[in-house]
Amino acid sequence: MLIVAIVLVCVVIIVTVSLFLRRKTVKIKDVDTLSKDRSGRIDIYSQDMEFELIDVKAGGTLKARCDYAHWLDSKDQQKHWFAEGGVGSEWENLWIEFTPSASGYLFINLRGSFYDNVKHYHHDVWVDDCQLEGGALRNGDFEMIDPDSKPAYWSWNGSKDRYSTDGSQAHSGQCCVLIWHDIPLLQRIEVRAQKRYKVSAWFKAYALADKKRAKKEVVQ
Ligand SMILES: [Ca+2]
Repeated sequence: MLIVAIVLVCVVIIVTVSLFLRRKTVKIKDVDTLSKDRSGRIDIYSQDMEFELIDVKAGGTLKARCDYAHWLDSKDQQKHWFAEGGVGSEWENLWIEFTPSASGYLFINLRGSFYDNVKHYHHDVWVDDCQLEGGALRNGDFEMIDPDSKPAYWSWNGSKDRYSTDGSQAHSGQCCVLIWHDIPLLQRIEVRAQKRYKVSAWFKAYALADKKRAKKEVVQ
């Protein structure tokens, strides 16, 4: 009986250690493959879903995808559009152009792509040099810092370490912002009916070489 008990204990220990090592391996693999999942994304939608966006197109240096908000009620789907495309370690440009069906206010929302496992890790991307053709956008290059140490004129709930202001990451100037799907940058602009607008921005994936943040992204 003693021998059987010892064998059973050994088996339990071996299985436990194997499962622990396997869990660690999966985590490391996930961290190393983050860049393949990362996308830059620009959402545009009318305030309070008041008007539709017509003849929407997207493009850029990356392979852009353009779609309407299929997750909304059918009556609102054409009032919210987005463009997205995968990014790597180099800066890539993404743009979306459209015509509002009525005059009013529109939100520009810079974010990363949606994915199901947001509790597991974040698909962080840097963004810089957002531009608007046809209208007025403030602080699109993120060089203006407000008193709260956040990018001025943008609505954003990111932490201070997500706002790079030392020139180490920026596409232009000294500043750019680290975002993901649930920590977007938001700015409201005024648009006029039947006028053509184009929103563009530059994106790149967070550098995987920085394992410190990559590890922080993995929820323990
Ligand atoms: Ca900048």
